[in-house]
Amino acid sequence: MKAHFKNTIPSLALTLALTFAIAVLPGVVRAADHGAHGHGHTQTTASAEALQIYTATGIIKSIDQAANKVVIAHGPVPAIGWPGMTMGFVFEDASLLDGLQTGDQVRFDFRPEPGNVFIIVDIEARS
Ligand SMILES: [Cu+2]
Repeated sequence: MKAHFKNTIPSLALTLALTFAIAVLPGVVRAADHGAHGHGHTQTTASAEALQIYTATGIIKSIDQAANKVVIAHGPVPAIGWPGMTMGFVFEDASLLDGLQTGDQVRFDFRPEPGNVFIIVDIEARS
């Protein structure tokens, strides 16, 4: 009876520890992921994708300054698995497009954001 009781304590403690770990672990993972976003080193797959910058070339099809959007017919971008296509990009800094207009051939850098949003961080006419 006494020996049986002694054996029960460690396994109960183990069960409690496992339950605690399972309950707490998701929060720990989220916190680590968040930290990686802030510092840019130790990246998870998700944050590495978010921080990646891709380069492409294309032709400006239209510019919507009011909506901060530009439509570009771009060539293939193997690094992100894209074929050539015509699609919209968002720009945060309108001055990036100074001197550019519809029909211009451009080279540009963009970064994916969650929700299928692609933000142009640099763009220039190519000769
Ligand atoms: Cu595209």
